[in-house]
Amino acid sequence: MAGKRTFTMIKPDAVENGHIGAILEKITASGFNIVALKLTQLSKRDAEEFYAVHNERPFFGELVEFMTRGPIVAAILEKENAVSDFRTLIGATNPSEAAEGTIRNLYATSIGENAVHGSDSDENAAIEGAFHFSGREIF
Ligand code: RTP
Ligand code: MG
Repeated sequence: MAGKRTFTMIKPDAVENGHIGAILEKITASGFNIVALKLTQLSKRDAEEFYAVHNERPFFGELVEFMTRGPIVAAILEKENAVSDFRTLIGATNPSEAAEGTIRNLYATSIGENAVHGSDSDENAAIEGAFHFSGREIF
């Protein structure tokens, strides 16, 4: 059965550009229920751990630099088929390939600075949610 929860971050570029409200509005209007939410900032160690799967990639240093340069919004979202439906809502990693009306199509600036994160599996959604939130912060 497809899982009901996913994890997202509004990345530093979208926070800097004033898109927190518009992105949260789009998320809730698309049928996702917010069950955890905070403004926070990743340390270098946090970002290296969160994106450890990419640590051999040529863009890893840039990614860590970007993700730590300012505040992010972290959230856990609930909906049937949450992981897959949320990846559809955010669009392709590269905003120039992201479908019309997707969050990255609307708010991302480049393949690196692409406005939002979405978990890629139920297992990672659970790990990433627990990375950012304690039990009492999840509703
Ligand atoms: P995310 O994990 O943030 O939801 O993004 P994604 O699944 O669509 O893409 P992924 O392959 O997991 O890459 C993670 C993040 O690394 C940055 N990136 N930069 N410069 C580049 O070529 C490049 N490629 C990826 C992006 O911020 C991407 O979202
Ligand atoms: Mg990913």
